[in-house]
Amino acid sequence: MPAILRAIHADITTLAVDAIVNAANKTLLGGGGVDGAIHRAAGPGLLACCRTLNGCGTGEAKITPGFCLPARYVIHTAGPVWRDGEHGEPALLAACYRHALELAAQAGLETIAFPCIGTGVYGYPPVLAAPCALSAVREALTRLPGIREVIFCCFSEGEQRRYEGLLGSEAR
Ligand code: AR6
Repeated sequence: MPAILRAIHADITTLAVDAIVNAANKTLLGGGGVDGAIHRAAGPGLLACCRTLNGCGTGEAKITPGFCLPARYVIHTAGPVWRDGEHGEPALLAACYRHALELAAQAGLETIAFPCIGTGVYGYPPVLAAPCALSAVREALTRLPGIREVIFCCFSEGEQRRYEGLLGSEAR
């Protein structure tokens, strides 16, 4: 069965999936945006665990338990800081999605939710990030048959519509 891909409008900290992805920074020691929300909802155990991980390179990913979250695991990744798109940003953003899915598959996980990595504080234009995210996920899924469902968890209705448009146009 091919994996189900869907876009929802939600707070990612509320999702009872196998793993949620955190759009973190290279320190993995917390921050604002979705990172701050995840740490607040997971409780202090998450930060204590992240302190042992030795950070995370841009485009890489690391996994922790979900602590007090409804999700069983958090997969932390550091997106690229957007400059002008000519400094490897698309490849690094794609690597975030690919490495997160590879970690999930290695852990035997089946359902995973992503925020729109890089599109907040890091300034990646959402109109460019969404197709990059989607094609990276599609490519990785061809090699990772254990993943059953990928959710693009959008923090606005406009963003959800953007993903739905892309998902719909791919289906045609
Ligand atoms: N659920 C889902 N999406 C959310 C939530 C939430 N609770 N909160 C925000 N978003 P950002 P980045 C969306 O800035 O651009 C942090 O300080 C948000 O609307 O969280 O990768 C880290 O520590 C946007 O669409 O992440 C890093 O320093 C998306 O999540 C830096 O920000 C990503 O926005 C990373 O910047």
